[in-house]
Amino acid sequence: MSLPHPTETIAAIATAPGTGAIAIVRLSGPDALALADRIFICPAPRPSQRPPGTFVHGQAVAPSSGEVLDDALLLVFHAPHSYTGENSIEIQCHGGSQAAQRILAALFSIGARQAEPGEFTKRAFLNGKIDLTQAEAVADLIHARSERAARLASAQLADALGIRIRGIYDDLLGVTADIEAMLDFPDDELPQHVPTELSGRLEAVSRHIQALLDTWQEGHVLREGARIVIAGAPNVGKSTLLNLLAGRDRAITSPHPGTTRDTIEEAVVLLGYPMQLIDTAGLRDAPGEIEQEGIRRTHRALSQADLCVFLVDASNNLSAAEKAFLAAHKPEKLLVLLNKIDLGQKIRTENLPGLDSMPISLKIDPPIAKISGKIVQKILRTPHGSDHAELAISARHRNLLLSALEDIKFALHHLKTGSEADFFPAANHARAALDQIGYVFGKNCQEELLDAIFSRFCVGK
Ligand SMILES: Nc1nc2c(ncn2[C@@H]2O[C@H](COP(=O)(O)OP(=O)(O)OP(=O)(O)O)[C@@H](O)[C@H]2O)c(=O)[nH]1
Ligand SMILES: [Mg+2]
Repeated sequence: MSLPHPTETIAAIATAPGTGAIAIVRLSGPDALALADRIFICPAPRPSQRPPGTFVHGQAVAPSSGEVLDDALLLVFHAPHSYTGENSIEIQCHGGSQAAQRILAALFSIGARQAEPGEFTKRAFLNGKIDLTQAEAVADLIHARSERAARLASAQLADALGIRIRGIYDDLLGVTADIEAMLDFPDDELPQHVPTELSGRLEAVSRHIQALLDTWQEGHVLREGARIVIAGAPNVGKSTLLNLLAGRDRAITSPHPGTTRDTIEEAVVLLGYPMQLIDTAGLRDAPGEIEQEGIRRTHRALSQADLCVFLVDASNNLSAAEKAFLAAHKPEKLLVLLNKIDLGQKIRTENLPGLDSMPISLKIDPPIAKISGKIVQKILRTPHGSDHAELAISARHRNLLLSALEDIKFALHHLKTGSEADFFPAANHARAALDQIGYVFGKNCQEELLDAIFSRFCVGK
């Protein structure tokens, strides 16, 4: 790792602001133990002389005046056996904003500096305690919006993704080294089978990369959530569906067409996947100005949606406008619900070839579990939705893997062309792919990249 090792001692409040039972002040760096001695009074031995992994009860005091700031517990960690890999101290004091703030100010007054967002975790990475995929998992876990998202983050924190990526890196490193070794062979002495064998190994690497890329959609939905727009003509049951999926009476429903005139958003978790549901104004040639604006908003929401759930009143025939809507949207982004079949069914699944559709009644026995399952399936673009999200890459990983795959493609092309002159560009492309894979787990990363990643964190983590 070419990045400099931290020399400053950093401090921050690690607990969320607001009223609570306990607040935690964290301190990490070369002077952590010495600074603790100056602001913490406890029965001998002093904090710096205490064994690692222990805690002691005492008082946090202002170093200048000796004023007692709070009764507190102090935990001692010695490098490298701490979160950051450095000497670290945690002080558990009373909650609320004052006690922790005063202890923090005391630490600043004797040389500690305010930690930046994610700086403790960044140090853990710089000290080799975790790789970059694990550091990212810490942020994912903190931001997880569903249990499934948290499980994915935990698995990544336990190195599930890191192990796979490093495996790919090692395989690619081996092939790259062997391609580079070919450069030293005179053309006529190189055994014929060597480039073929190397191509085979590169193809295997690209299959492994592709398998990881296939997990992106799931990772994207779990991390960012999906946007589901509920659209359709007025009065088809859009708001009724929103309320059923949300499990509460979020939107007004009524028999009068044009009830919903603005977009209404609701965050829900469907089968473990966080989603933003957006109920919209019914699409029609609207009479009023307000409704027209509502319909403009419907179109805007549709343009940003991952999926459109399009409701129709199946007890009537499709209108020309509905037909036009269905023709204008991509089938993979459409789920058509044939609603109100309790009133009769004139539109059937067979009438909508090439589209995913489902006959339902939201009034009598609405099949909410089935609708949720279908939405998740469409969003994940898998036939059944996967049961275990043990591993799913993020957008950052995806961009790097795509670019690695591109370089491997070029390397393969040059290898297969087969003349000695082509081995050099083949080696270069393989090296470039190797760099991209390395960036995924943080090998040779630039400072700016790390800053971008760790700025997503909270202060104190
Ligand atoms: N019979 C029957 N009525 C339904 C069904 N689903 C919804 N409704 C009724 O249809 C009416 C319209 O429902 P809403 O959910 O307000 O429809 P909407 O699409 O949001 O309507 P707008 O906001 O006006 O665009 C309400 O009276 C619902 O109770 C169904 O499956 N069968
Ligand atoms: Mg409505």
